[in-house]
Amino acid sequence: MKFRNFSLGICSLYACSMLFISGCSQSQTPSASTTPAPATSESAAPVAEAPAAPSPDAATITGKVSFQGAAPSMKTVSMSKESSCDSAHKAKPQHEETVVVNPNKTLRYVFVYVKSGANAANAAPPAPLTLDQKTCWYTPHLLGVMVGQTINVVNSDSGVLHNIHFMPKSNPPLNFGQPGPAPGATPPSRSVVFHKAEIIPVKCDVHSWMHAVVAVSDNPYFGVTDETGNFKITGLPPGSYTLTAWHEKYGTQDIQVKVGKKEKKTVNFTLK
Ligand SMILES: [Cu+2]
Repeated sequence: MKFRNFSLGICSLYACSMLFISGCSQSQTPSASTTPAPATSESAAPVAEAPAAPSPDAATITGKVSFQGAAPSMKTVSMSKESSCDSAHKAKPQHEETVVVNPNKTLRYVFVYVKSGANAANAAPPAPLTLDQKTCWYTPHLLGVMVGQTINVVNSDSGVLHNIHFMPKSNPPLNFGQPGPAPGATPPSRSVVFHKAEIIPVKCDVHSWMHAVVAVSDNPYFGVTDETGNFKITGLPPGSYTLTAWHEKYGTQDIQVKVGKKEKKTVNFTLK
């Protein structure tokens, strides 16, 4: 399957999510939860119950995602409707991050994950991650998380109301307003958990320029490419896997990988 762009991809996300889900346990409850969370979601956490020690034989996969073609120029984002954010970006205008081609012709914000072959039951519980709303921008643009892993949604913008709107296909929709902190106060944080693996577009209903992606995996073996196009997946038990790179505009690429005990393997992708 190949998504040519995200708008096409959204209608194909269900199919994509089904690929993700194929490895999920049937016992997983299809609910997203927030904190304070309803009791049903508290009891539904399917993964983070039985932490397994990382295997001493675990392998590591590192690599990069190269980009082939002409890099599109990303629009400068106008935040004139929100004066504090607008002035925060005056010195260094914010560009859209749908496509970020790095100086070394690699792609940033590619989600690289084990699509098949992983045993999710052996997964260790990952620590919480943060999706921050800061100067009217999501940081990070693409957040990779595991099923059952807590995402702390933070509003760091003093005096600014954000409305974070997750748009999943397999998980229940989730959408809430989050006022910013008083000047000098601790930014508010609300925890969110997704129980089905899928790629979830995120937007702010107040600021139309705010977009992010939360990629939910049913195993802990994933990474997101950085400003040099590199990713790293650690703790992988020896075995054979389908490794997939997903980008919101340039689609997916699958590579079959076999890793042995303690092997350090390099796997490189090219998207175009
Ligand atoms: Cu907002």
